[in-house]
Amino acid sequence: MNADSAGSGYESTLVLHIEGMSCNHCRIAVQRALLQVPGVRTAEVDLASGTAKVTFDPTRANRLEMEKAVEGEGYRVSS
Ligand SMILES: [Cu+2]
Repeated sequence: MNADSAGSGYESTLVLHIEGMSCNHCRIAVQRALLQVPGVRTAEVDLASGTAKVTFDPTRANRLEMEKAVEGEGYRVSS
């Protein structure tokens, strides 16, 4: 492993299926919640399909933390 800690390096992607989003406000609330999880880099939330595509550093973030953030906003994550 090299010592370059510029912030890139490790990156994973996952898709969460989110229940309860009904409008653009919901979409933005979910996106904001995901982006506040440490280690999450990008979150693309799609209202029509009810999904959120997240890229993150797997050494800093995990799915459970993302689910908790989404649920903290009042939405549910289904697997
Ligand atoms: Cu809404």
